[in-house]
Formats: sequence, structure tokens, C-alpha cells
Amino acid sequence: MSGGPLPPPDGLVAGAVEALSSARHVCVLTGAGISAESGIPTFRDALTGLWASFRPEELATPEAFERDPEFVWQWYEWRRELIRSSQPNAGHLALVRLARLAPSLTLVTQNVDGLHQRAGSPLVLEYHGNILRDRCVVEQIVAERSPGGGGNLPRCASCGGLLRPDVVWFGEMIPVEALVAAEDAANDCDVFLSIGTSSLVYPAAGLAEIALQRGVPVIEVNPSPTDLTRHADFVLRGPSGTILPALVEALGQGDSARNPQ
Ligand code: BV8
Repeated sequence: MSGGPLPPPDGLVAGAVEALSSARHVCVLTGAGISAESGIPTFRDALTGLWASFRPEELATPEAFERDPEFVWQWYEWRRELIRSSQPNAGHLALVRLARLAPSLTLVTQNVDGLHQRAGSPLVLEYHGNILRDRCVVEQIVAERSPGGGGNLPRCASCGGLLRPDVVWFGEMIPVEALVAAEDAANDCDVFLSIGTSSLVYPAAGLAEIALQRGVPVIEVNPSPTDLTRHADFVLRGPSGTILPALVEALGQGDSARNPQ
């Protein structure tokens, strides 16, 4: 994608469109905010029901699972139902189109909901795992459930060990493949797009810092200010389900204007 900037539609900062339109490699980091318009509460949104008195950071820990695996499984099963009954939104779909427009795009997500994959994103780095997979606590591999179950805790079909959701809990290491690939992308990209994240959870929040230290443009898409806002080069203030389609539209228009078929 080459050639001069075009007048930006409302809400889009000209420089952001320009930075993306001349990008060779775009690195995208998404957080819970991109799935909010699909009806999935963010981590900032207070928990409801059984879990109202807990913070996600308290439930998503090996200690909580150790203490009361049934209670933690109930929370994950509740979230799984919500995710199974939700659909990717316009924000997820716009990133699929952006991946087609950009020469190279690396999509890193903190979300465990699998909605990027369901939207059709070709390559998604699951930085915090995927809630819809089970992992065997004994063999530490993704495992099938033993049909009989064994009480109300899911058991591994091959060794009978306890199963847990295949997600990264607080205090646990990021899967090394995703960790390394995401860091490589942040170290190679020439534009970093941070979407729907409060930029509070590390090491994910450190990826934008790598881009900042390299002096490549950092674009934030979020309806509210975050810890990254004052460092970002371009801030697109609004819901990703509105901003991202408009951004991709502007890029697409620019592209067809520059490369009429
Ligand atoms: C580790 C999976 C060590 C589970 C998750 C440095 C400084 C401080 C603390 C630490 C540090 N390094 C490590 C830590 C500790 C900790 C941490 O960061 N704590 C935080 C709370 C301060 N990090 C860890 O524990 C990590 N592990 O460090 O291991 C280690 C090292 C060596 C060897 C062994 C161990 C692991 C962190 C991963 C935890 N797992 N999820 C599950 O989902 O059940 S994190 C989970 O919370 C999500 O995945 C996500 O990452 C995070 C929530 O953040 P966001 O996605 O940003 O969502 P949030 O709700 O916060 O914000 C939503 C945003 O969307 C808002 O800004 C809102 O304005 C915006 N929004 C709303 N609507 C929209 C929108 N945006 C756009 N459109 C809209 N419509």
C-alpha cells in the first residue's frame, strides 16, 4: 500500500490512516474491549451473580483453582456458555479485512474467547490461551474429557487427571510460542495498533512499550483513556465496532484510489 494521505472520515485521525496505509508490517494487540459489543463483559466490568464479590484477578489464579476447583469451573462454564452464544462483531470482521489489506499483519489477542478465529482471522496468537479448550493438570496437554465425567469435575480421558481451562492464569507464564512470536512482531512492525485493552496486564501491555521504544507509530482504539493513551501517537476514541470498520474503509478507499484495478 503506497501513495499520499487521503482526507480522513470523522473520528479518524489522518495520521493514523496514513501510518497504516504505508505500513509493511502491522502488529495488532486486542483486549476484552473488542468483544464487548458481542455481549462479553470486559474484566473492568464488575462480575455479576455468584461471582459478584470477586475480581477476575482473584478467580483466574492457580490458587483459586487449588482452593475450590468446582467454584472456578462454574465461572468458566458460565463464561463458555456466554461465548458459545455470542458472535464476532464488526470490529473482529474489520481486522480480517485489515489483514488482507496490509502486506503483513500479526494479531495478538489477550482474549480467550476465540472470536477472532470465528470471524476468520487467519493467524491469531492466543497470548492468554483459549477458554474453550481443556488442559490436563497432570500431563499439561490439551486433552479430551473422559465421557463418564467423575463427579462434577471434568477428568482427562487418557489419564483421569483433573482438567482445567487451557488459559493463562495470573502468576503463570505466557505460552512460549505466543510470547516469542508476539515479541518478534512488536520488534519488527512499523505500526502498532492497540485495541480495546486497558494496557494494565503484563507482559501483554509491554508489547506496545516495545513499539514505543522503537519509535514506531502506536495507534490506540478505545472509548476511554488508558495507561497507554498519553504515550500513543494517535488515539481513536470510540467503540472498536465503529472505529475499525471506518478505518479499514478509509484504507480500502485509499488503496483503490491509489491502485485503480
Ligand atoms: C506472569 C486469561 C510471571 C484468564 C488473563 C508487571 C507489572 C505489574 C504486574 C505484573 C507485571 N508482570 C506480571 C504482573 C502480574 C500480572 C499482572 O499483569 N497483573 C495486573 C493485574 C497488574 N501478570 C501475570 O500474572 C501474567 N503472568 O506475569 O507470570 C511468571 C514469570 C515467569 C515464570 C512464571 C510466571 C499473566 C497474565 C495473564 C492472566 N490471564 N486472562 C481468563 O481469561 O480467565 S488476563 C485477562 O485480563 C485478559 O486476558 C486480559 O489480558 C486482562 C484484561 O485486560 P483487557 O483485555 O485490557 O480488558 P479490561 O477489562 O482491563 O479493559 C477493557 C478495555 O476495553 C477498557 O480500556 C475499556 O475502555 C475498553 N472498551 C470497552 N468497550 C469497548 C472498549 N474498547 C473498544 N471497543 C469497545 N466497545
